[in-house]
Amino acid sequence: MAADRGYDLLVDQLGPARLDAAAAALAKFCVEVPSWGFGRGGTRFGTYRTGKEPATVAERIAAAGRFHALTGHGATVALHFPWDGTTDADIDALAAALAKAGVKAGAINTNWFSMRETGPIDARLRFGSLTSPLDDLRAASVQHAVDCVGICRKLGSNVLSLWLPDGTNSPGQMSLFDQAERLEESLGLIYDALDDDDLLFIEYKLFEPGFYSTAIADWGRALQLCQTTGRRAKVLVDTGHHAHGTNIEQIVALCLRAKRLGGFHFNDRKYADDDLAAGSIDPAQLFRIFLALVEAERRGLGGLSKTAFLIDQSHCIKDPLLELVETVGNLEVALARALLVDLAALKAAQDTCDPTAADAVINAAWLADVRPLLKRVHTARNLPADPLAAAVGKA
Ligand code: PSV
Ligand code: MN
Repeated sequence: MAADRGYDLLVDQLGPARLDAAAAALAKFCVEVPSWGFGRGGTRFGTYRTGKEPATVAERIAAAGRFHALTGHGATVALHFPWDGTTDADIDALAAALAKAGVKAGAINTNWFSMRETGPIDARLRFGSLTSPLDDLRAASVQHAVDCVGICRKLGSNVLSLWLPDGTNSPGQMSLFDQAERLEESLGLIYDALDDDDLLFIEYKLFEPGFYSTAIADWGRALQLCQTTGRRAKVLVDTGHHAHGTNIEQIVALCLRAKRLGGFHFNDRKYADDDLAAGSIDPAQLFRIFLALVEAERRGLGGLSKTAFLIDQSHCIKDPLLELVETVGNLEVALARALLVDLAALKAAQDTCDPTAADAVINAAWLADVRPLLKRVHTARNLPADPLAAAVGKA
């Protein structure tokens, strides 16, 4: 192999054993992507399609196949319903498109915010789905999730992922007690439809712009719902769904200790919501989250091996496929740096109350240029050494 001064420098700085261990863990790291993410995202005011981005479900799945070939990520694709289909024929077509693209179905997501052409899920949906005071609408919303469990069976997925768009718009609109009670009842009915080895992910989100009260606003409520719903219900942490300043890595550690961390939706944001590319605004936060996961793995809590990693971000400006390739690169950098932290030295510094030494241990990895390591990991997997350069045709 040609001389690799960047890699040699890393070996000098951090030692060969740590680099080998990091390479082994990185080779197993696989991030799921949502099919909708390959299409053009929009703002609340408009979607500026260029005509070049995939427009149909089949085209988006084909793009997911190209993404998988370039990066090794996206072996599974998260699907959302009704966005990705409404009929049995749609599901069959989806199965065929996934097989053709060489990828599999990942988490099946309920889009409860979509009205339907027929049936009770009409404009009254503005009063909520699982928390609706209207019995027929609430039952139809539960049924949508049960139908999604059926889609799990057809497409070979064992993850049902729930994000609830429910919340109220004014203080008098709904009793907070009724809101909580209806939600718990509805979730119980959905859980009953799952198979024994299925997982139920419950995602929280602080707010939507028009909300006075959000039905699942934070990780405390999500964790409580998991505990009341059943053993296989787990919290899904979407990084963009917190109040500014929230210590997300602490939430991660606490959910892992409670054995209730299901997975992540990675994205970033500057002001609100969850639309920017993961690691594009606050890469240090991403690193700290991965450090919590690496420590949890070391403690036998399955931080890396039992957690689902997904991207959930919108691509309004850049080419969606390119931005997804860029994003998994950001995630790999964060994980690589976290894996290179000398956890034994960190613990020794922590236990002797030496925060200066402890932070120096962390910074030795945080400041490392891990790109030569990632290139090796990619090449060993027969992937382009620099997937983004390959994607833009410059490799
Ligand atoms: C809601 O903001 C969310 O994060 C949920 O995960 C949805 O499934 C996804 O975005 C797409 O709307
Ligand atoms: Mn999300």
